[in-house]
Amino acid sequence: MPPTPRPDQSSPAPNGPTGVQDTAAQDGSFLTTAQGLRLPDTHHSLKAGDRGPTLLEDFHLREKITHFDHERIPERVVHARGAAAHGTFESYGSAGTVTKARFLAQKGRKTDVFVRFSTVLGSRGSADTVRDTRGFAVKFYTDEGTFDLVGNNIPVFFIQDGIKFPDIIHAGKPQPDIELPQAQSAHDSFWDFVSLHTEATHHVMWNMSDRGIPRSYRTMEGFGVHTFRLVNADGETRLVKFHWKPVAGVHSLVWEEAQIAAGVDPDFHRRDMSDGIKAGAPLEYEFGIQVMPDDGTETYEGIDLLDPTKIVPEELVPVQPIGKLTLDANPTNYFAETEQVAFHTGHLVPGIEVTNDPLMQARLFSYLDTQITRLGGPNFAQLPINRPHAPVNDMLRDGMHQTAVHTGVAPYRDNSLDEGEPVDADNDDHGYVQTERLIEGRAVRANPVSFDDHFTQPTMFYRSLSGVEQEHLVEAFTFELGKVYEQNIKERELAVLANVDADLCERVAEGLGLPAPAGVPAENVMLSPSLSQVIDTPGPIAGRKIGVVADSGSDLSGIDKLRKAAAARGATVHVIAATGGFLGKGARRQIVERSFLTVRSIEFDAIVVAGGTTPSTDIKLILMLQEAFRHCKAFGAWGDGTVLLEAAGIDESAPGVVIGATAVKAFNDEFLDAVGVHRAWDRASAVMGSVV
Ligand code: HDE
Repeated sequence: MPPTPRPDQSSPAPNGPTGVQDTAAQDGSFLTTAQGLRLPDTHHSLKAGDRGPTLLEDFHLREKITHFDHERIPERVVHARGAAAHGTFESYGSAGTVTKARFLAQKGRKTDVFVRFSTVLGSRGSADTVRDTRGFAVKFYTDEGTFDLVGNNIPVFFIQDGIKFPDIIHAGKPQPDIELPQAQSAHDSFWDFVSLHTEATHHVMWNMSDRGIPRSYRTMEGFGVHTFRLVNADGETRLVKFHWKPVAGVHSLVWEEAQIAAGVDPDFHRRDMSDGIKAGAPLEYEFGIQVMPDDGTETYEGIDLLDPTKIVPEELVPVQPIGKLTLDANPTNYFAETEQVAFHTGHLVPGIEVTNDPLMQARLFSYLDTQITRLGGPNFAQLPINRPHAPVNDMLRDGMHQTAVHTGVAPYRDNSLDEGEPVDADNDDHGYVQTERLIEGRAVRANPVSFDDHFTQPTMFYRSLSGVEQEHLVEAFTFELGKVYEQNIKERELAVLANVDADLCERVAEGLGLPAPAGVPAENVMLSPSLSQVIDTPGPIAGRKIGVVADSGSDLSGIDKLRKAAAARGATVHVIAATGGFLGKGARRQIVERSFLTVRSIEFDAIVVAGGTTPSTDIKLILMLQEAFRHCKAFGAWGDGTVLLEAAGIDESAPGVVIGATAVKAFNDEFLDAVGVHRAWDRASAVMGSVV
């Protein structure tokens, strides 16, 4: 068999949408050592007799164990837990007037992307559904160089100056004496920090709201957080905020679900993403910008654009769509791609520049620095997932894990030995020529006075939410502060809340059994309805999962009809029955995907009972039905499937419960629309009490 050609190591292959496979590492079918020596046996070490000691001579044993001993690399100091997908960004071309960045300016231009979602505080093996901020880091492999937009699902940040970042992270991570709690902000040091640094209040409000427990990555907004400076082909500049708007809408879990999922399925979000992609329902987001004039003030309508604890309400400056992101391919190898991908806020392309936001400035230092420890040296850009798709001709040489075989003798400029190359690129050559900006001032350790307003926008946030969202936020504050041991920390945080909103403070204080202090909340604050995520008209349901309770006597063709109707909207239907195996025979045969023993309500966005199903009193089934009902999920039953609902104590006339005679089109449409509004919140006050 002719040998497979080896890749040319001096010119690394670009990543394809499904990632690159280094064929040199997996060539041929024989088991070999790392040197290509074929091996006859990897199950027995070389011993002095079959009962004797192992011989030092066994180079295969030593190579296998030594490599294994070094399989782990340091996890990310923050955002350690993550999952990623490949996809494509397609530009609408509408940003061409404000930026010369080619991947944005040219209509229809497609750019490969790799996106990593993450939680901030937890270790790599922690649960997906903890209450936390989510990272939303996008690597655009543009033909002008790689652009990384390293954003979050919350548009503001805890701190205004990057010098405090180690402090907030030390406070949020497990306490250093006995290393707990894992991936939780519900502990003394976190609340100690945020109650003392009131600039954190706005971010904390978002964390305690439903935004802190997203339903899925598919239903999460993303934000660039900082203000960026865009430059167009005429050299004109504008200040912008970047937004990712999920096509599937913005939706969250309820707190009880998030807690159950952390135990029952810690991989809840990464499973949802990979299952959705496998089922042909890609994750989709619109990319958008809010554009503000770059008039020298770096403020807009009194909002300091350099302060990363402030948003620009969409009612003041609408988000203009500029392109679409589609994530449609799972990684080939978690370690090679998701773990080794290295984002950096300094990976910029012509037309996109930074501002003086002091948080952004510190990040520009941190991201390059951290990879050197995490990925073991300065050559991480050569790892397949990090290789730019634009041609690279740098003068960086040698170092740990150098995989390129550079040619030439003159890695310096100017030179006359390598024909003068590489040469400088100016604007016309798509060089990154920074826009000149005047920088003057005294060296001071101080913030501008405008950074001192820590409460107006948290007040706007609270008052812009719907009643049920406010209830969730009150519950979250009460839960988290209820886990704090130190009384003075609880009282100090209540004093913070008193400056946000008296109603919020009183309700949390009541839950804690403490008096509510008086504060001075801002008056006449503008409301921003776009901050609420509650909808009343059905949205898309692609990627949603519907559980159908059935047995061998059920109307199996009705399940098929529902499955087809759901598939037409990108959702999937999964049969739940008493035991595993199959229901029925032939064309109507249904695979049972969950038995009563293995099922839990959190796996499904909606539950239906098929007609003809014999009611069961199995406690696991009843628990599943009652939980889903309590969490306000869409419910349905056709025919005598209603008998099981009655047995579980579910009120058929409650909002979001759809009953039909058969699984005909009208029933399926109404039921799937109920899934599309995400939750029947009208049911909330009747069923949820204080458990969510
Ligand atoms: Fe990060 N952050 N960060 N951060 N960040 C990292 O870089 C840091 C900040 C964000 O999926 C680290 O490669 C500093 C804001 C995401 O690989 C590290 C400051 C925002 C990810 C780092 C911030 C983020 C990181 C850890 C304050 C939202 C995950 C590992 C000055 C706009 C990227 C790594 C991925 C990761 C430092 C603040 C988002 C240590 C010093 C604000 C999504 O470099």
